[in-house]
Amino acid sequence: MSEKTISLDLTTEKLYKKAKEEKIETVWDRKKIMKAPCGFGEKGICCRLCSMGPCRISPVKGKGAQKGICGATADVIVARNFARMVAGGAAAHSDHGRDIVHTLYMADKDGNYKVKDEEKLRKIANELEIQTENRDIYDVAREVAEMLLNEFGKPFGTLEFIERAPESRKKIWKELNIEPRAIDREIATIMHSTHMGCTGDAESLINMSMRTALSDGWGGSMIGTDISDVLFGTPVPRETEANLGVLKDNMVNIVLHGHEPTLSEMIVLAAEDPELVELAKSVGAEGINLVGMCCTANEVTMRHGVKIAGNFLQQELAVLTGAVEAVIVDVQCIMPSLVTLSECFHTKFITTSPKARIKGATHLEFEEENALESAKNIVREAIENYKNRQREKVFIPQEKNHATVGYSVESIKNQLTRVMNSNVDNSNPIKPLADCITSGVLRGAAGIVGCNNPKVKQDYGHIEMIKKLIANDVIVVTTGCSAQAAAKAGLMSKDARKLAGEGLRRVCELVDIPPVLHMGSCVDISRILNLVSDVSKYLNVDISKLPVVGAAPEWMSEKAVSIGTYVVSTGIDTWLGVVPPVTGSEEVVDILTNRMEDMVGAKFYIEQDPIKAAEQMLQRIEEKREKLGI
Ligand code: NFS
Ligand code: SF4
Repeated sequence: MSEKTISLDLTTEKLYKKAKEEKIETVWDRKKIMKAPCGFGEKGICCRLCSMGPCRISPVKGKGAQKGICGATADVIVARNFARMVAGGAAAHSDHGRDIVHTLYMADKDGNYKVKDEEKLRKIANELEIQTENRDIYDVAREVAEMLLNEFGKPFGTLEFIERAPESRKKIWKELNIEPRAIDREIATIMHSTHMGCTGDAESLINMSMRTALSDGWGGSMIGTDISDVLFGTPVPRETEANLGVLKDNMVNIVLHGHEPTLSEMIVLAAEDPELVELAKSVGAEGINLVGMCCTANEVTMRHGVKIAGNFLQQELAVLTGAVEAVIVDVQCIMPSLVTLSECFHTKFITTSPKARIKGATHLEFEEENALESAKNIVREAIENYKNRQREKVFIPQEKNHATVGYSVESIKNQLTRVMNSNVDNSNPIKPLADCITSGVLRGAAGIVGCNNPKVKQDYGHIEMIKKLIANDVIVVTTGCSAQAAAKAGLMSKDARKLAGEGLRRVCELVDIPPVLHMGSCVDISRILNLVSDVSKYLNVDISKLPVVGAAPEWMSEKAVSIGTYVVSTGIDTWLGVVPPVTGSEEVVDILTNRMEDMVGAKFYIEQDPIKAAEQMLQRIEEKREKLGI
């Protein structure tokens, strides 16, 4: 990759140039120093699970070590490593979900955390067979919270929310014995089974990976999304802007980065506090400009329209503008490099979670019991730092784009029924969407999700793929850093319908939506699962038979591996744009890209060229349509 083309995004290019000029190190420089990735690691054939090793298997068949010291084959080692990635990802998402439920448990009508969407809470309570009539909503909240906390470690049964899946799906999971039991249990089972001297069979390990991944998608993540909606409101469409151009020269710029809305919601409130706004003015700023980064950005833009500063590969660049008073983080996807980078500027890098302390950062622990006060203290730190901004170092690129965001399943259904009310039978809000697909006005739907990765030109994978799909009448739903790429590129603006094929354009005009829908953060991929399940149930066709595809064109995290695995296990073919570390095992590659189809009706495709991948996706969509006779 030439230095000139690290990104599709002009702001990234400009700030990368600034970094070079000022000799400030970024992720792309460290990648260069790293040279080619370790060949063993890249193929997944190194094992350090016990101290007889570490062992590494020769990538050449018949030459050199073909087994680990214990006798583990490349197949076993690769599958164990893959399973552990899934476990890591599921743990991160699900622990986030657990924290949200703890917050629901302590919610109180006089406290900082309240129940904002009572209707959704009641709906969940009914689903869990919890009495709601004539009860205080906070009593219901506590009982729901207790029951959901139990989902993490209950000794018997399977997860409650898998009941939301269509019957045909549940049957497949049951037959394969991959119905997730308790969330922590699935993660622990992988850690146990991948311990030295346990499972020595690749297929069993992938099987376990599917069960654990399902406990993330249909468990921890789904719980995280639903309870975040209960506490902070179910998103509705709203307007926002995206890219580093949202930073303001004359305001206290605060970048909120990380994942859990428990922190960010309070920071949003704190930043609106009149006393703090006054304080900002007293230090010479015009006010407080709160912007988001990574999934935290998605959470607060979906619910408040807070502007999106950027996605994963722009976290360092935000600091490089020299205009950021504080980067406030909680957990996940936070580069430790922000410590040294912040030292080059006046920026305060503030960690808030005991789960993600970073040496050299300012640690101001966020106390949920005293949430708003705690958030105000953190914001105050940022305001007081405004006077230290070194004007001569400031460079804010002006690029930004308009985006309409906030497409929860509820708001999609509302929008459909509201707009189509007059000309269709609206007894089922899914009907208009299903009709568009069966009639062929929309050829299908694609979920494009996941990260940035410096192995890929930033956003190129997302944008090229999305453009190709919408031009061919495939509606795109997105989350995570992919959603932010789309927002920055203007694809979430209603104007972007001009890039869509004729059918999709008509739908966008009629329903008044952009061709690419922002469905939230990565845990909100659970929204996509719910939406696809609704369509499957309505059409009485299993998910695997629907013209629906998924992709993570620039994935990098373990969370993405878990997501990919649960999406495939849910019956949706998934394209990966970055090769996962499994190529050292023919068997594991065969399971993931071939045999999984016989098991769960879908499989992984690995294709680094996003346009080729999109072509394959379109082809697959047409094949499915043909089989369905639509
Ligand atoms: Ni998802 Fe969120 Fe982005 Fe990737 Fe990281 S922010 S949870 S993991 S990098 S999409
Ligand atoms: Fe080597 Fe086996 Fe130990 Fe892994 S578990 S380090 S392959 S001896």
